[in-house]
Amino acid sequence: MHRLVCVHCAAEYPADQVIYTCSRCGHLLAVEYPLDEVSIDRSLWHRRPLSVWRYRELLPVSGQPVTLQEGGTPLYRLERIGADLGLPHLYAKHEGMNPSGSFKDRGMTVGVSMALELGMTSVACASTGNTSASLAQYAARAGIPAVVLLPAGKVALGKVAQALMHGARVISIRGNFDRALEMVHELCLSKGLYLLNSVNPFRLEGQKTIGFEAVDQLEGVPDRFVLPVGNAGNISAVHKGLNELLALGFIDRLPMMTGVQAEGSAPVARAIAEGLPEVVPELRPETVATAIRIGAPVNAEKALTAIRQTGGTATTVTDAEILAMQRDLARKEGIGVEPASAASVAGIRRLSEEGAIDRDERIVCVVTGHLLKDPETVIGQCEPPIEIDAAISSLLSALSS
Ligand code: AN7
Repeated sequence: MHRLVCVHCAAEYPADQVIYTCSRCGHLLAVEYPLDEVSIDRSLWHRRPLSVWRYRELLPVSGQPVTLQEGGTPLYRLERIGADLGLPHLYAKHEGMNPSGSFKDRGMTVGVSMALELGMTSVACASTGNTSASLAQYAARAGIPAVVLLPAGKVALGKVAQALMHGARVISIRGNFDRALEMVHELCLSKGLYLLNSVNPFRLEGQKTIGFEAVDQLEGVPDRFVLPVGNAGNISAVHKGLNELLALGFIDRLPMMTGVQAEGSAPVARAIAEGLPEVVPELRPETVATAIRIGAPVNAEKALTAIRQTGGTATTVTDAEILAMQRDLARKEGIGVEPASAASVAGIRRLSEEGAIDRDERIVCVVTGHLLKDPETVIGQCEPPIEIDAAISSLLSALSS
């Protein structure tokens, strides 16, 4: 049976205990499977559809999951952007193609399933937007109430619309995400709601399947895995999962884990650049990519380990670089993503311009959320439509001007 293990002091807890941090040292917990005992038939995996649940032997859920058919997202080769950068093996895994339009659904299918297995009757999270949209949707699927805390005025419109329409109690706090997370954590501990931020070890189990799917889609391990970093849960989760494949002998090496942050919100990238043992929180995080507007990433310790142990790196990108790459993905590749998602590919552009990338590398950039999440930022960058009289002559003159 799997159990919960502290990532810092290795204290152990049973997997059916509702606990988010180590009661001995306060650090986060991770799910550990007895990998030397589990027997997994890989050909069985390959007979199942590509999805989170293809990998159920390495997930903590025992019964029927709460599912909306998450995962199985496309892996696109970026031919034109790759050619521009001189990188012939550049790929984007489009997590915006999940049920709520972001990778968070991989975590929520597992997290909300576990909430029910643990007998919890309500769920909660703080969010820069996508987590709240996803939680609202999976709570609705499970038939239980959800409470979400958002930083007032800093969440993209599509995400608020989703959380509201799927019936969550949506509360905007006059403060940033980091404060909202502290508040919801306290609320969950005192009122018994189940916390589904990335401090929840089960949620991250679902997210690790991004790495599993990429390995299956490429029929091998990529050289580099690139992710936008906010709370640093996703990069840690993908690294954890790939480590499990390594321990099982399904892959023979790990990709260089590479994190990308927005310049105004970059504690992980700074810690890597400066060789710090831990991150220094950014007290006033700011970026157009509101999804990753996070100053005190709770999973930073694991992310630093992931990057350092794999010979990876981290970089920052400016808001202008993020928006330029959002346009390039949309116009040169036909891939519509929100700003935070474009950060991963923008980071590769930055690193390749600095000469930090080998042209033969096979690179998977995770693009984490869909274009429609943040319509206001899109409209703000594009020329508005031209309005004309409903006459062919007006149409022809509009098109020729
Ligand atoms: C599109 O929704 O933190 O480094 O509260 O929405 O695992 O935090 C979102 C994060 C990247 C960063 N891309 O992932 C939230 C939230 C998109 C995101 C990230 C987020 P982590």
